[in-house]
Amino acid sequence: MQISRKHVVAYIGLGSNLGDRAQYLASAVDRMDKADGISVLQVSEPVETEPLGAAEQPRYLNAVAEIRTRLQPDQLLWVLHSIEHSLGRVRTEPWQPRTMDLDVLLYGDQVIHEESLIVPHPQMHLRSFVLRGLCQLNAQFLHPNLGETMSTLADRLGGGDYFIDPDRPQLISVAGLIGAGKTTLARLLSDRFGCEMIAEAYDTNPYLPKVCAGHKELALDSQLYFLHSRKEQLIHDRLKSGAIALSDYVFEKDRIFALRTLDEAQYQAYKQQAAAVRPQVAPPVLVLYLQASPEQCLERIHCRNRPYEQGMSLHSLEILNQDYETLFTDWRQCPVIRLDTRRFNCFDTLQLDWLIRQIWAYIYCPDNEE
Ligand code: A4P
Ligand code: MG
Repeated sequence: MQISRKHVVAYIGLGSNLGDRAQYLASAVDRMDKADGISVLQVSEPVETEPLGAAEQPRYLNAVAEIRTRLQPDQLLWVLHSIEHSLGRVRTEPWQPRTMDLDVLLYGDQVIHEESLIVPHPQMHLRSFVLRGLCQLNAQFLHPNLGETMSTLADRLGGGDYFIDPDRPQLISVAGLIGAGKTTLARLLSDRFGCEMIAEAYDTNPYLPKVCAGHKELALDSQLYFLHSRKEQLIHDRLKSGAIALSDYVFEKDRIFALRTLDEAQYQAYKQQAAAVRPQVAPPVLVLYLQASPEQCLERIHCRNRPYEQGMSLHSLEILNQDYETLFTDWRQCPVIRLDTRRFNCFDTLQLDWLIRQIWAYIYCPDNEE
């Protein structure tokens, strides 16, 4: 084996879900360190994780190792495979239970796209168990394709683990306060992706004018109208699996508004219907959360002059803003890319290109198939 003199720092993902998992992890680290051309610099704390993408499997123990290596990427992969083999790994179908799996997550800042090796690992940015490990070792390391730090990529997942599923509708939802610029961004993106744009029907609700005029007894009818029209737009059967679609809202905003506009009895009635509707709605594969200050949104609301928004006060926007923050702090449906509208301008072509590059990493596209 021809070994180069130049050292590269690489990161290896370790996973085991058969047998004495901790012992397999320790042995794999030891064997990597003893291999010619590799020294192990540090290893993250092992974490126990639910099997991702395959039900009915034992839980995994995962960790990340930082190594220094003089091996070329293909040589490194060969050594990792021989260590897996020496630890009893039997390769059958992909994603089957294993005593030891060793993935090349990162190899310096190199981008490799070969049949037997893709680096950075194509799903690493979707896995908190990988990113948390990487954050322990080198949180500021930049992902070579995305240009973002491990710490930023980890924040997008909120602790969740995800995978790209071609069988789901590739629904990307833009979320944020009224006036944050959701529809504008969603339209720009749907033009660029050449995909369907699902725009919220904000001006067809027959109850809304009366509710705004003070008829609180119609608030439930109004909210249920929104609930069902949102369901019709986002229902599973209407969206095609594998196809990209852009919506200018997240379905959960319905509950946020219900909570703030209905009285207790109305809200209980609403909750029952919402619970029946929820399973019919396709969850997004990615959320783009536009963060804008309530003051900024109030200014835009006054400028665009949609009649039913004019009653919004700064205080009500502050409360809604808090509701959105809470929603996305606890969010576990999909990754969330936060866009601070003080810095992010969707009319700037370079910034929009940056966002589109980020989005491609989180959704299914036939070219990305390994
Ligand atoms: N290959 C391509 N790129 C790489 C890379 N960067 N590192 C090729 C390693 N191998 C790479 O891998 C299949 C082929 O991918 C190899 O022949 C190699 O040439 P494999 O190890 O034989 O099969 P696999 O591990 O089942 O597939 P893959 O695609 O590596 O899947 P992952 O990413 O390893 O995911 N849930 C939890 N909680 N924890 C886990 O660690 N892992 C998986 C498998 C599924 N669910 C999990 C976990
Ligand atoms: Mg693997």
